[in-house]
Amino acid sequence: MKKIKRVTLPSQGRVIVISDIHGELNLFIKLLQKVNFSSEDHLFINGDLCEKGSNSKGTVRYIMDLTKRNPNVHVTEGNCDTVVEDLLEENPKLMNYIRSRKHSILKEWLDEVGFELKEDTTVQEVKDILTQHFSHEIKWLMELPTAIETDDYIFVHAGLDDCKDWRETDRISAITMPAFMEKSHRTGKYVIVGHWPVVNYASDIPSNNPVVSKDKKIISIDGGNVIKSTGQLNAFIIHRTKNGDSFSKIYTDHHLTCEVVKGYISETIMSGSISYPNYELIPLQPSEHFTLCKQVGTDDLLYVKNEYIHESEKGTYSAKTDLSCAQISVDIGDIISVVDSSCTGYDLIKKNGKEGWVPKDVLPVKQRDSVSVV
Ligand SMILES: [Mn+2]
Repeated sequence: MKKIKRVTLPSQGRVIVISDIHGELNLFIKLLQKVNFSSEDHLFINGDLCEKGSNSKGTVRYIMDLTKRNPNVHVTEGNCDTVVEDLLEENPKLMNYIRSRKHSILKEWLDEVGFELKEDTTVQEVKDILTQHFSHEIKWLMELPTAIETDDYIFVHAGLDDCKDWRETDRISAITMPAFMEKSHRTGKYVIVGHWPVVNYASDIPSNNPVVSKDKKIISIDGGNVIKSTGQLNAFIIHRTKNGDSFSKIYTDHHLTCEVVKGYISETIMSGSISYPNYELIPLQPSEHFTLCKQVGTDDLLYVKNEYIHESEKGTYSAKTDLSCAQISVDIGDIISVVDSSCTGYDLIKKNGKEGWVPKDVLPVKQRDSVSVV
């Protein structure tokens, strides 16, 4: 990779890292408020500012302004942000992309200048229009560094190769490689990445919270915002002190929150989760609310909520989406988010970033049956 920026961090103060905003400007602003972001902090936006969410152009505009006003705000590029590069290179596949995507910064920009796509609109025409009106934004996105290096940390969107000099990592790998947490590196520093929703890394109780591996020196922070129905936007916070750095985390999401009205202790037999790409299931033992299934890709035994099991015309079974198969324990007074309250018997909730099922009477009556995912 060629675009590497060097930043010197003060030995004291906060470093806040946020990645994969994906056009969710409101959630991003809410998160900055929640962490009490100030000009004293260093803020790193670790790629994928745009695409998938509803306000990509606003997000890019907002972050451009932030970096102009505040020299302590740093941004790396993500694979979704290179959509402007495809535009400049007149990639013919881009037309299909703009037409088929529900949300894209290119579509939002075209809408803003009132340009309507016709069947024979070419990528050259789109490029001409957009470079005419949005040259600042395009230039800014094109110049984003692939990695930012400090004395103790490297910020990169997806990951680095396990080679002697990490700078030799191919740029496209650095912004697209999957599941970096399962790999390794030799930089000697903490490598902080987004890109791969942490919930994809299997665990007993699925969680969207940032994961720190002290052994591998990898910190993975993508909360699955927009991509996952239970996703969230994470802020990973590094507290720098004379005695060393410590870490904390905060998140925002779109879910309703409420207070638990009855405690519940989970059945520990119900744990695990379904995540991309292992959706295929073999039902073994149905019951009223959950069906014991074998997950084909992993051979795990999971209790899958019946409403989330899809039977194909061929008679095969799969999960409709990523899903927790865990129950979680709650106490009266806990503040939790409601993910899905439309199923029979149980509601899917999130507590401190962890997802799982609780019986319906755990939530106040007015919260029941109001939220649906599938
Ligand atoms: Mn990405």
